[in-house]
Amino acid sequence: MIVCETHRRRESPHTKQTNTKGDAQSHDLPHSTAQPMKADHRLRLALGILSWTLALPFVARAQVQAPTMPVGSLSAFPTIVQAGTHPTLTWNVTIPAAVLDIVTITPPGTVTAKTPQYMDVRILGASVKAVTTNQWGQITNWSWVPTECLFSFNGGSYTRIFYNTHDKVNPNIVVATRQVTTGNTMNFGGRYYYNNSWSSTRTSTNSSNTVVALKHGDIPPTTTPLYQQPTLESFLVPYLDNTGRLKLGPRDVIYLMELTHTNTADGGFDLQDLVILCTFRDIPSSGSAGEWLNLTTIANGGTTTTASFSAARTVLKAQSTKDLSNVILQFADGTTQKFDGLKGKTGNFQGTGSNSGKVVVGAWIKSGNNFSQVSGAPSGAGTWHTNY
Ligand SMILES: [Ca+2]
Repeated sequence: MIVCETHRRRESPHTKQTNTKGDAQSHDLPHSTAQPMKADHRLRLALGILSWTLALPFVARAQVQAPTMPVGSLSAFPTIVQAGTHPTLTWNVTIPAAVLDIVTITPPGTVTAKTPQYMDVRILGASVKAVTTNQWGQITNWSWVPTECLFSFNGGSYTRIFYNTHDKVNPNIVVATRQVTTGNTMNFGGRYYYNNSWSSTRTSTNSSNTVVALKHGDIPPTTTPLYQQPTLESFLVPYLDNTGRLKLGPRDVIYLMELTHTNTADGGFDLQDLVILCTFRDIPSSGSAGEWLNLTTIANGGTTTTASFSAARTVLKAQSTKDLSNVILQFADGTTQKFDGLKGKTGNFQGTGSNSGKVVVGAWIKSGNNFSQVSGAPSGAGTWHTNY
């Protein structure tokens, strides 16, 4: 958070930094913008019911694609037995890996892969604000400040994977995906842009206190417990339990960044100016159904279109009951690319040129008389299919 007094605004880009409770109260986001954890699933054996085949439910949390609880099947034979006899039970249950089985976290925030896998990156919050106060310290105006998330893969340079204000954050969208192999390292950084200048860049390799990578059960290292901070943002609330520990999926790593303060004893040092969730998932075996994500089939305007996306999230597989007219890919960085003059009812599409390798967060598939069912679509767009 930045607090700047109106009469000082021209003097310094960073001005005075303080905390006020009124600030936190006036900017809380609705709780619905973050996804609460489902920590209370239980394996339930339903014996004595009509069906003896039981598929243990896949967890339904938006941010996590990999199983966060045991999954598998249980069957019994015979399905009807006489009193005094017993069926034979057969089960095949997979226990999910814990995050430290698949990555190493080297403080403050370098993650190293221990196995080949995919990593999905989501932005949960980018809550740097500019707050204007009057001479009595009362808030007279405030606004979100654009914040940038930087990513360094395997020792490479830091490149942008997100740049926007908090109100534009969609925590479901994957802003970056990488296929990693054993030994690859991941680091993240952040900074904000205010009064025509950038704040200093803080990264998980050059800042001992301001960028940290944490896992389920860890306690965020703030002097005042984060869950008791007056400035605690609502988007983080579902990720903290009532003892101040992080509630994450078993294959999640969360990055908490402090971008506005450096003194850990300052109340404004709350490690939530930029919050990133990394989720690891297995690489699907070649030819398996898991190679294509987020399959959707939508009937719209007399045409039914089907979409799914490659495991790397870069390729759309499109299909329609009529010939394809155009396909528009929506990339994670907000840009789009349109493919015109199509032939046939099927096709695979991915970014080309400057869009090569970009993560696709969704696509419009135009075919027959279909139309976009979401607002803000480019002209001529067909049915929208999401990839998250
Ligand atoms: Ca802060």
